[in-house]
Amino acid sequence: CRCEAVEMERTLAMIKPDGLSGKYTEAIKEVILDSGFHIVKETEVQLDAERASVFYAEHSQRSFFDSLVKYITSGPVLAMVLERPDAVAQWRTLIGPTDAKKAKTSHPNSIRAMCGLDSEKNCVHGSDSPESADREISFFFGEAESVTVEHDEL
Ligand code: RTP
Ligand code: MG
Repeated sequence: CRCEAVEMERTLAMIKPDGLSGKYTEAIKEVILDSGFHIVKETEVQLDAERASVFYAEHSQRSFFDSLVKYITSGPVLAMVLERPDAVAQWRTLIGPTDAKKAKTSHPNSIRAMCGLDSEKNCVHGSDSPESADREISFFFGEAESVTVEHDEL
């Protein structure tokens, strides 16, 4: 075959508490799969304030930080590892702008337009770079497994 080598990439997607409680999980997964992503792993977890503060550490000095931590710990989230070529950028495009209210007019087909409410309650998260994706995937799923070296007991 004349197949080109296609470089796969992974990103961390998260359905936030409002997305889960609003019963948007199946609709969001349909968009994910229709857009050529493979869902490699998923886990539903309830974050506490301490874990949430680690996840959003980059925003710790922002005025909205306390409100953000309260929001993201208000119920379980569904974290997913998504894979496809250019996954980080493709997923960010699919979810749309941070402010879901603006998304409804500027990006009506985006996921945030579908299930978000405003600049905070925007129903989904996406890693903003491959480096963030590595950090966020480790946050939810642990470090990538290293090769196990088997050896006989003495
Ligand atoms: P995310 O990290 O969740 O994918 O969203 P993002 O990159 O589009 O936005 P970011 O600037 O990283 O902000 C993280 C989350 O904080 C909440 N936020 N609230 N009240 C506000 O002005 C405000 N600004 C941001 C949102 O939930 C946003 O997704
Ligand atoms: Mg962000």
